[in-house]
Parts: sequence; structure tokens; C-alpha cells
Amino acid sequence: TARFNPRAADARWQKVWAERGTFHASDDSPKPKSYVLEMFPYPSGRIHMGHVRNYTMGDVLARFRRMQGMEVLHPMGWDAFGMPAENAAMEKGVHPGTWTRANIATMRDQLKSLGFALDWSRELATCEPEYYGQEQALFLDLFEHGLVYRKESAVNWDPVDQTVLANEQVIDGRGWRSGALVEKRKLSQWFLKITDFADELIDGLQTLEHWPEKVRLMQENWIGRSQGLQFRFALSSGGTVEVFTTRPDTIFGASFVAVAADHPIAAALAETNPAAAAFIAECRAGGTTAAELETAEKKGFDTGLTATHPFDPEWRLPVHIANFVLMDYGTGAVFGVPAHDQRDMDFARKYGLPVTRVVADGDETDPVFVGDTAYTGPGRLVNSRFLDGQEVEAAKRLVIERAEAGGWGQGTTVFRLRDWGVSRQRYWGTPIPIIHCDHCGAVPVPKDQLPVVLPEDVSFDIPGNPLDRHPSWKHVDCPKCGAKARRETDTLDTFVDSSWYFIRFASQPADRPFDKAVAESWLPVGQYIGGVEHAILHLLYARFWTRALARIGRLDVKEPFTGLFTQGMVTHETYQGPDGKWLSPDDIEKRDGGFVTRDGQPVTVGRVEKMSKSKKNVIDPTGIIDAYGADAVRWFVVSDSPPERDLEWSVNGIEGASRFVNRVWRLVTAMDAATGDDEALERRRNQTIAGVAADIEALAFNKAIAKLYEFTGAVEKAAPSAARNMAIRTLVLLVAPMMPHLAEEAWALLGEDGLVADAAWPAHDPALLVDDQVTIAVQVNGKLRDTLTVARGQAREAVEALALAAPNVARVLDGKPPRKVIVVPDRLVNLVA
Ligand code: ANZ
Ligand code: ZN
Repeated sequence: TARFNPRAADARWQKVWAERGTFHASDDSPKPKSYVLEMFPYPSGRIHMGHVRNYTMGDVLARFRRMQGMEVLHPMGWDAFGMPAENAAMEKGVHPGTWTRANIATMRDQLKSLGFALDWSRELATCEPEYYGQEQALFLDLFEHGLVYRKESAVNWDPVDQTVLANEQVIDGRGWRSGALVEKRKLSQWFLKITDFADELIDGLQTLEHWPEKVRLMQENWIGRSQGLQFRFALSSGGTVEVFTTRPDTIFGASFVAVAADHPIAAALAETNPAAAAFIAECRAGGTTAAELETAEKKGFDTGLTATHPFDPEWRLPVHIANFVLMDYGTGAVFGVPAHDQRDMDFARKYGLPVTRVVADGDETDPVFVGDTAYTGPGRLVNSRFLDGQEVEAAKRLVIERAEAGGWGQGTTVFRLRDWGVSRQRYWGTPIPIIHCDHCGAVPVPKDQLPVVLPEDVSFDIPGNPLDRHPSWKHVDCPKCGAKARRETDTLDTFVDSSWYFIRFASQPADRPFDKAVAESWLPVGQYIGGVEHAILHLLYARFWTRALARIGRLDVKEPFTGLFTQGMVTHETYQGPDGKWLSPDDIEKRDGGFVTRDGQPVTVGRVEKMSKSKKNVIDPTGIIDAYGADAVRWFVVSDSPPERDLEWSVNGIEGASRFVNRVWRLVTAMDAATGDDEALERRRNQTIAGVAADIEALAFNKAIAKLYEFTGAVEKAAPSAARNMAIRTLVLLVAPMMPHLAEEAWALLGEDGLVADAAWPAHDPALLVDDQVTIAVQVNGKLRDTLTVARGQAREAVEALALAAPNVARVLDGKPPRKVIVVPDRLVNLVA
């Protein structure tokens, strides 16, 4: 028979699946339900290899679950709002909608050419009013329940993208997308009350056993729950200053009090003291993030005020304004303990403040602290009056008790997590459904007037928000009093769009965001697969959104994703020409064992790195699919390395995959009627069924594939028999999740009814999983002399007889009977001569 023709097979079966609606998930199926989801793509232009690997992993699992008899929901859609579309509009003069929809069309075709088992009937794009209109409805629900509010706040302003960024979007002081240095600005912004859920979001992590430990840890640190004490110092001015500490045990090591530059005490001082005002201005010019304040040089300004130590009315501490104290964490004021906090140490050394040890570092109890490294470890309290001799944790409790008893402080919990600012001054996003009226304030758009649709006629010739300068769009009447009013021109952060799309996939009625019962029948997503770059932002926002909907009674689901898998990246060698410019793999060719450019210039081979446009080390999936077929590509991307690790793309790898597709095909086509058993092969077949199932279940695709290689080798070597034919049929079923086109083609050739996509995963006989033969070591006086291969569970006497008869043993014993025989069943015979 002919070679396998992937082009023809791919097209044939993709058409059949589409026509029959094979992968449409039925809401009211009696089968157990399974929801498999990969993070939906941003329609940037074309599919890249990272997408191919990500979606193949999900697809293998989805197809496997179908074969296990489950009703599988495996949907696909588009995270379609966002800046790149506006950049394209600015650079190429094409409307963001046109650009986005064209990209979606291209990428949809590319995904379809890979034969993914997706329910395309549920496809959605967040940029369409059918989707974002329902998002507006949800936003208003949260608004009605007090989970949305507006406040004036200092924001991270990206001067290049001309927009506000969430803290999460500022990396090392720069915009995550533009890379521009971020500035501070005061603006009125919409916020979602994620902080109301801080405790739940941390505690919920405990239930997510099927999430990577590192992701749970990252979320926990991001939410940052700290237990401590909040208390007031009396000030020399007659007022008080409230501080927050996680180390109340160190109270006798305090040597100063410090307030944030934006603290009211600082502001009051600035009114009369120009030097203080100048210092505050200097602090404001710096970055806004905690990380930046951590690394910046510690600077302070002595206010001249003093604070009275809570345990000693005679003890006065100077009060400084300090650049390392944040206004929006704790109370915006701290007491400094230089010996046990590095920031305080740096500050104290700079301004000559006392450094007193209060926690003994092993034997070190001397109050005079030498060195510039704060001690933050455990130990017993010293130089601390009534706390002396206590362990740190006990001392913390004692101080909190005293503060609460004395009425000057309170044990509290604070979080690093801030409310989620969702206003973006952009066009290509979900319009915030609010109308501003001079008389009524912020008025929600009545639900029957949703969706608030983006106007089509906008211009991108100047930076800023096109919605704001649109001639008519924002001018509307107040829904409450009818007076002239203005639409909100900010749009929602695109992370809002991706915070609930998995719910809309599960249920998408035309007249509401989702049907509660239907959504609940699919949710939570049993297996979510995506990049670890979303470990904090997207995954935290989606968890919050789900909990917020639960709280307002719209959905009875607490955690949206019970299983999470973060896959590795696809990498490739990098190449540079003689001028140092990056070269694409298409620009070079192999010559005499090395690489040269097409016109013969020498090429330097660089490191293996994540495929990226900037380094040009990208392989376009479409060319590869055309050349080798979808199955070879799918096989290769999950075969070579563990899925959580990076995969290096290589020509050898894809060619090896393509050869394997043909090996399976040859076995099927060369099969003819044969009879007879093959017990070893039958055992092997059962073991492979069980092993591959367990590996796919654990997402260890590379291990499953290794087993399939071995099994294929065994089938190739076996003599024709009925058992061998059975093994070939089984092989087709086992490779089906990875190479579905070949599997369908083979299934049809084998004369099976129906599609392999609808076939059941083969059953195995647990009795055949263990090998029935064991190898027994035979020792004489403790020395290995021979080995026996016998049936498992063989009787002692029989094993003993075989051991005595073994040639090497007989020679050593030299005809004398052994003095003693020890038999360890299935393992060992020791003869004492
Ligand atoms: C006294 C002390 C002594 C502190 C010591 C630490 C070590 P986490 O764990 O991150 O919550 N702090 C409190 N509010 C602050 C603010 N707005 N800006 C900057 N720093 C602030 O850190 C809590 C600790 O960070 C608090 O405990 C406080 O310093 C400081 F040996 O109080 B500590
Ligand atoms: Zn009004």
C-alpha cells in the first residue's frame, strides 16, 4: 500500500469531524463531564509553536477523556481586545477591529489545520458586543453589590502607551508592554474590590492540590498576608501616629519612627517647612512599586517631632519622613529596628541612629551591634525588659496582649494585595457602562440599554484615548434625571475579559452572561493549561471574579480551575550573520557540517532560546504542517521533553516524528488475517494500554510516547498472529489522541465502524500487567553462581531442584549435597556447602 498521505488524510478527517459535529459538547449528556481548557490566544497575527504545543497538550487530554467515555468540553476563543490592535491602527492605519478579525480568521484556519478536537460552535471573541455586552452586565452586578468603586488615586502612568497600568503590569519600574519608565499621576479610576477576597484567595490555595506548588506560592506572596500589631505612638505635638508592625517583639530595639512621604504628618509639616516639602517632592519623583523602594537608597527627613515609647514614658524616638515607607501599606508609618531589619539598618547607619540588638543571634547577646547586616533569624529576646528570655513568637504574643489590654493597640492582619484598578484610557476594550451626571454622579447604564457598543468611526492619528475625543459618542442624557451627561470613556483592563471567558464557554445564552445551572454543570475547569507567565495576574483575577460571582449568588463555584498545568516553551538555536544581525532558520543552509547564509556568508550559531520574533529563531507552524502533516507536528511537540520543560525544535525531531507516523501506517497496511496466540505480546499490549493511560492522565506525554515507541518495536518484531493483529488495532487506539488523522485513516482501513474519535479506550486485564516470569539468583556460600528464569510463584521444591541442576552450581558443589538450602520465593536461592 501507498505511504501515508497526511495532506489528504488531514483534510478528509477534519471535514468529517466538522460535518458530524463530533466535538460539540452536549450540555445535557448523561455522561460524566470533563472540561479541558487551554488559555485562549491573543490574536496577534499567526499561531506560533508555543500555541501548537499548548493546544496539542490539551487536545491529547481532551481526546483521551472522550475515549474514556466522558462528555468533554474543549472550547476555543480569542482574547481579542488590547493594545497591539491599537498600535497596528496607529502604524498601518487599519481599524483595530479589522486587524483583529483578520488575525482571528488566519489563526482559526491554522488551528483547524492541526485537527484539534475543539467545539467550534462555542467560539467567542472578547471584542464582539455579544461578549463584552454581557461583561458589562456582570460589571454592573458587581457595582450594585458594592464590589466596584471609583476613587482618585496615584496611578502608574505609561507615557508611551498613554495609559494607566496595574501594579502587576509594572516590571522594574517599566511598563510591561512598552518598556517605558512609568510615572506617577493622580486620576479618578474604577476599582474592583479584590481585597475583600484576600483571605479567601489565600485560603483557597490550600484546596488546589493539582496546581504547581510554585504557582500557589507566587499567589500567596502576591496577596502577602502579614499578621502583626497596629498601635499608636503619642507625639510631642500632642497628636498620635499609628504604625503597623509584624515584629512587635522587637519593640525595645526601636530607635526611630518613620512615616511615608504622603503621610498626613509629612503633608502638615510641608505646609510650613520648605525643606520638608522639597524632600517629599523628591520622594514622589521616584518609583511607586515596593520593589523599587526596596532597592533605592534609603533617605529621610527629620521632622523634629518625637514619639513616646509605649512601654516607657521617658523614652523618646525621633520621627522621620522616609522614602522607604509606603503610604498604601499598613498604616503608612513604622517604627524602625535597625538591628533586625535591613532597611532600618541602612537608614540608621546613614543617619547615626542607635542599633540595639534585641534578639540573640546564637550566643550574641551584647547590646552593641557590630556590622551592617540586620539579624532576622530566630532566637531569644535580650535587652527587652519583661520580654527577656522569650522566644520571638512568644514575645510577639506577649506584646500584642499588653497592647490590647492597655487599649493602645490591636492585633491585625494586613495584605500586600491592592484593589484592582481596571480603568484604561484606551479605545480597544470593553466600554465601562457608566454615565457621569453633574446631578446624579456615576449612574449605571440601564441593563436594557446594554451593550454599550464601541463607535466604529475613530481616529488614531494622535496619542490618547480616541473615545474621549470622539465628537458624539460620549454625549448622552442621564438615565436618571435626563440632564445632559457624559459616558465614561475609560475601557476595562483586558484582564477582566479573560476573568470569566471560561464561564461563557460553558454557557452562552444570548440574553444573559451565562445560565447558572448549565455553567455549574461544566465548571470548574478540571484541567487548565497555559504559560507560567500568567501565574499571578490572570489566574488571580479569574479566581477573584469567580468568587465575586459566587458571593453575589450568580454561580455556585469557588475555584474556577481545579487542575493547572504550566507548560514549557518551545526553543530554537539562534543564528547571526557576519554583521551580527539575527538570521532566521530559513535564511541559512547547512554546508560542510556548518551553517552559511544562502549567499555563502559564515553564520555563527548562538544559544538555544525561546522562539521570538526579535531573535528571528521562529519556525512557522504552517510550513511544517504542509511539509509533514498535522500528526507529525502534534507527535513531536509532546514527545521530546517533559511537558513542563522547554522543547527544542529540531529538524531531526520533526523528521523522526514523521517516520514514526509512517511506521504505524505500515503495520496497519501490512496486516493480514493470521491466527494463533502470542502470550508475551498480549502481556505487552495490556501493559502498554495501562501505562499510556496513566501517563496521559499525569500529563506525562513524553513518557506515554516512549512506551508507544517500545510497543511499536515489539509489534514489528512479533511473528504474524491473531494477537499481533489485536496489538496493531490497539496501537491505533493508543496513538489516536496524538495522531488522530492517521488513527482515523487506519481505523477505516481496519474496517471498524464509526470514528476512532468516538471509540472507547481499550480495556486491559490487570492480571496481565505483571510479568509472569521472574529471574532468581542462585548463590553458593553467598556467591552468585547462576540465575534461573522460572514462572512466578513456583514451588520451593521445584526451584531448589532447578538450582541444584544448574550447571555452574553443580560444578561448584562437585556432587556433594548442600548442608543447607535457603529459598526466598521469586528472588533467590542460597546453598550452603
Ligand atoms: C518593626 C520591625 C522590626 C519590622 C523588625 C520588621 C522587622 P511585611 O512582612 O512585608 O508585612 N512596614 C510596615 N508598614 C510599612 C510601610 N507602609 N512601608 C514600609 N515598611 C512598612 O513587613 C511588615 C514590616 O514592614 C513591618 O514590621 C514594618 O517594619 C514594615 F525587626 O516593624 B516592622
Ligand atoms: Zn442625572
